[in-house]
Amino acid sequence: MKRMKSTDTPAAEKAMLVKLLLKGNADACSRPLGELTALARTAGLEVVDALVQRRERPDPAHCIGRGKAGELTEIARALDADVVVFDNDLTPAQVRNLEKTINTKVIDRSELILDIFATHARTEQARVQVELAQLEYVMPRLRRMWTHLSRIEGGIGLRGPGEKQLEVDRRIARKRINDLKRVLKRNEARREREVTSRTGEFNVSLVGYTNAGKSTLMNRLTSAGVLVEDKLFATLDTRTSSFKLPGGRKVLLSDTIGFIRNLPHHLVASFHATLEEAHQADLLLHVVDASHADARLQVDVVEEVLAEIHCDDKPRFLILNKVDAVTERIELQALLHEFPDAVPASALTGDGIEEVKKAIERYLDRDLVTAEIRLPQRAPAAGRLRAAIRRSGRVLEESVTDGVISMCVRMRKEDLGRLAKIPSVNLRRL
Ligand SMILES: Nc1nc2c(ncn2[C@@H]2O[C@H](COP(=O)(O)OP(=O)(O)OP(=O)(O)O)[C@@H](O)[C@H]2O)c(=O)[nH]1
Ligand SMILES: [Mg+2]
Repeated sequence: MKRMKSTDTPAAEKAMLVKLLLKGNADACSRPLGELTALARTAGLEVVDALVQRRERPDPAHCIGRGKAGELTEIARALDADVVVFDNDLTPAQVRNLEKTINTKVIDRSELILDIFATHARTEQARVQVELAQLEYVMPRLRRMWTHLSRIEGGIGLRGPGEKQLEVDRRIARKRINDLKRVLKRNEARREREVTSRTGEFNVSLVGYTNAGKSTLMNRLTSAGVLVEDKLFATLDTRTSSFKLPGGRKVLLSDTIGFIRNLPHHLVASFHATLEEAHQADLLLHVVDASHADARLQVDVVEEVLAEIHCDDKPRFLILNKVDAVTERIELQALLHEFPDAVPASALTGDGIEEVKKAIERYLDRDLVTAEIRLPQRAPAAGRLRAAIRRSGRVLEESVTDGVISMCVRMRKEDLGRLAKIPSVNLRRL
């Protein structure tokens, strides 16, 4: 039974954290369990102890070594832990074996993140995305659904929109997965229409590691009033709001879901529509928590995720946020040295925000020009040219009349100059 406080609200589940560090693959994090601790706390767990083991490779049966599993059992029992959370991804068999050995619920980092997503999902779209990810995650694990651990009911790893579905059999789960995919597809089509309706505007997307301060910056720049929390994954939906640059031009700014190291793959897949926002942006503002000991590592992770979602060719610059909280000036200097275009700022105090706006303005004022490009459909390599134009510029309008493709684009002068040299291309500056 769960412990209850006198107020009848369930007491926080007690969690033990475990991490297997692979030898030769030294974890670059300053604190190997720092992020898992933050994730566990975000999920409402009370962290009672942590265990780290170094090994050549994971044990196929228990991830950690057999001896360590025994030690873990003792500690978990002594501390009355309700759940053991592994930083490493576990196979369904490893979870089964560990639960049998420790006689306590065992979850891995992916499951923990899924749980956080589940409790933070607010809109229908986010709920559907999370439920889908949860179902896809539990499908191969349905067999183990705590049948041998009758004292474990609900709680971490089982909450949220997917909860209802977790006890049903695979057939029903599969049907539910298909239904959810259909809903997502429908919503995606709608979202695409919405995003398309914004072409012609200048779209800027905030991206960055979770908890970097994206939503705070969004609120600072616009009057969107989005939720800000000292929690990981406070934002699971995209919100778009506009603001004006000092020169008077309007910018559409979108807040997006934060990234994290080893984002579970099914989450990347089901949050595709949300990440699509970044895809459609003309410019990305990569928000970094410059006061975080692992700021540099987090920049790398965000760059990796951007590559994974095919956004690595997007123009972007760094906002070194939370400068008010930076204690090691030298770290900030190092980041500025490495990223000379980065803008130091504090979304919290407002410091440097004018600089952020000016940086966006400078980007807009680069040598972008608007032109109409006409290209006969039957011209040599017309298809390839059309694709190249789409890549190098922003297509504001496109139509085909009487076999002639007409594209209204904004692109750099030099790219336009290159196109002007192609005989079949007809150009007119607007
Ligand atoms: N000291 C300081 N704290 C900040 C600053 N910007 C944001 N924060 C705090 O950092 C925490 C996370 O801020 P959010 O704006 O929710 O971060 P986010 O990047 O949107 O996070 P997710 O949506 O969870 O990915 C909150 O507690 C903010 O108050 C800043 O410039 N300085
Ligand atoms: Mg946010």
